[in-house]
Amino acid sequence: TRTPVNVTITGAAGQIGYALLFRIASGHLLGADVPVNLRLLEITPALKAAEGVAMELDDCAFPLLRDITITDQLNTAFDGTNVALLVGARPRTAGMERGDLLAANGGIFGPQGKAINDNAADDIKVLVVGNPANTNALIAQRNAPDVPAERFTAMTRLDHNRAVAQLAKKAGVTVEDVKRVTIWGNHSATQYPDVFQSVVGGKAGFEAIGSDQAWLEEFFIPKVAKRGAEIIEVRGASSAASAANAAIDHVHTWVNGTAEGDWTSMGIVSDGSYGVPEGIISSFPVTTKEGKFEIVQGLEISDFSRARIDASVAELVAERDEVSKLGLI
Ligand code: NAX
Repeated sequence: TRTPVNVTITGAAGQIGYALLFRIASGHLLGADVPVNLRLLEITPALKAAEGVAMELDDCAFPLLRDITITDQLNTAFDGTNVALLVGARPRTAGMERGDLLAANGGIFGPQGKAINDNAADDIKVLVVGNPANTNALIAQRNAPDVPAERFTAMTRLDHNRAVAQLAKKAGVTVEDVKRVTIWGNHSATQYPDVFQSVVGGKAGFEAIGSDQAWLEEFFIPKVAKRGAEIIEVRGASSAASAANAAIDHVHTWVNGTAEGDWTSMGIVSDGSYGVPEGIISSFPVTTKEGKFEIVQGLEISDFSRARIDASVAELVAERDEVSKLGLI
């Protein structure tokens, strides 16, 4: 039998945690033959709620679930961790400026990065879900100098999946027929969902949507970028099951690889590709194979795309400069 993989989830008692844990324990994250130990990190007041979730996990009698640890201690939570899903974050509250938000999250993701650096397994893979995800990932990464930078990633897979679904609807094809979609930049309203490289129903994506530039600019791009706000308005709560699903997809693709001829979107440390300044965590088109990823190179970027990528990247640079000024990186 295989050795269990240690998976740490922060914010485990939250709503994404609730949608995520049962799928991890049932084998959707790493595979139907990979046993898992779960490490649930929560803040002290939420430990009791995490206990309740662990009771329900027990009650599922999942064959792959070996062990559950519940803790508010960083070193315990990340001890020997192979996969860390950093979900818990400080949300923006009324009157909070961007600087306040970044500072509050720096107080969470800095120490978590350090604890990962000091305690995690050599093959650690980190996915940051908690917002502002890209910059939180940057803070964690910079506080883990002994861990290769590429092991820290931020989630734009939900945006990617949202883009795929909207394109499939518009073109009247199934989601399986939508390939090579890219989310560029920040997981925020400035993100750029790019259809120009995509293949939809076997055709160039733009052609498949009837070369409808107005739909692209006035419907598709804002729809994907602002979907989170739309879910809050309609559902009365923020995306949870779809966010958990995207986190599962992100890690599963990272570990198991992208399909031939397709790619995915991941927030990763930039190597300077496509003019994105080196070192910031930005979303790119990536292929994955055997636990490693590569940025898809050589794509032709139109002026239309360039302006949108640049705008989102400028926001990431501003966030980086701000956390740098605050001494968080
Ligand atoms: P909830 O408020 O339901 O849960 C967050 C949990 O994190 C709470 O149980 C809280 O006690 C815990 N927590 C807070 N600080 C912590 C710390 N320092 N250590 C450990 N746990 C801590 O939020 P939920 O709906 O689950 O969302 C979690 C995060 O995901 C938010 O930051 C949210 O903005 C972000 N999202 C990111 C998305 C993405 O695509 N990257 C999409 C979905 C989601 O909005």
